[in-house]
Amino acid sequence: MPRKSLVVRLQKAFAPLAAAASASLFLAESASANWIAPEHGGSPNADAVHSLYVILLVVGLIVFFAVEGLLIYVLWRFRASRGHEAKQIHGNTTLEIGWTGGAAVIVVVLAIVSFFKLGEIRNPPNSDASGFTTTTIAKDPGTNQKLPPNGKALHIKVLGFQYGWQFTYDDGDGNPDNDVVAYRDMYVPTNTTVMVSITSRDVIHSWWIPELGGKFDAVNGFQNWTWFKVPADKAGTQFRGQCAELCGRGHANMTASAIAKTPAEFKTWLEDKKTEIDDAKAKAAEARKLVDAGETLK
Ligand SMILES: [Cu+2]
Repeated sequence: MPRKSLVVRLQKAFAPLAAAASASLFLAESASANWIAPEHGGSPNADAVHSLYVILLVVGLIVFFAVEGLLIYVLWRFRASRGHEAKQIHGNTTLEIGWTGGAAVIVVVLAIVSFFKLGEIRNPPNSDASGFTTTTIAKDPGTNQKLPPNGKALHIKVLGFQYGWQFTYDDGDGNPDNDVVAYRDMYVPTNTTVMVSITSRDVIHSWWIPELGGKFDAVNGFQNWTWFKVPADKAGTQFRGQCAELCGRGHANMTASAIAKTPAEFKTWLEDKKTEIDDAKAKAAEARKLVDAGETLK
């Protein structure tokens, strides 16, 4: 068999396979999920980011297709043809004032819409009456902190480090030693405004769970505040994210996640975690006593 025909046969055999492989990669749920607009659904601020993005995108697409459509039409309609000579013109004041004024109006309208939406994105609402019991959040001057109208929320302190996240659930008694601490997965109650203060123990990280809102840098020595409020129908959902600031060799493994629970389930989780931590502390104190007494630990 001639060599060329073998190559052609192989190409024919593998072409559909290659096409199917590329299509499956491209159409995979994770590859195509929210590729056109930001993820949302986990919190009102993420929803506001999404709707603002869609408004800007739609206006942008209308302008794009109007301009390009007109350009293509004019190229076709006034193409060179026998027996016709192009008229040489220079400038058209009415037209120029029209498209400059028109563009300015569009920009002003988009700016006004954006400022309205910014309020929804930045200002946390109150928790629902059915939410988890919240405490009054202390004012943190000199930061980007925005408080709910009644000043109450569940405060979770997020500490980024190489390479992971620590979550401290502030119980509001002013003593951080009593607070429940968790790693890797953040458990959160639905229907409750959660205020998150983010900082870092070492280099800069960035805490980002797209469905819960924008990304926020974790910077050593500085508190960056954000918030989210998971709706009731998302109880049981795990929202996934990723450190969004290249922070070293383990950056790729620095995933972030928030698991939503009903306020009652969350209360049980928090109490169980507290008991676990108190037991561990008691055991450590016991061991410390034995060491101090000169005994060898087994
Ligand atoms: Cu990182």
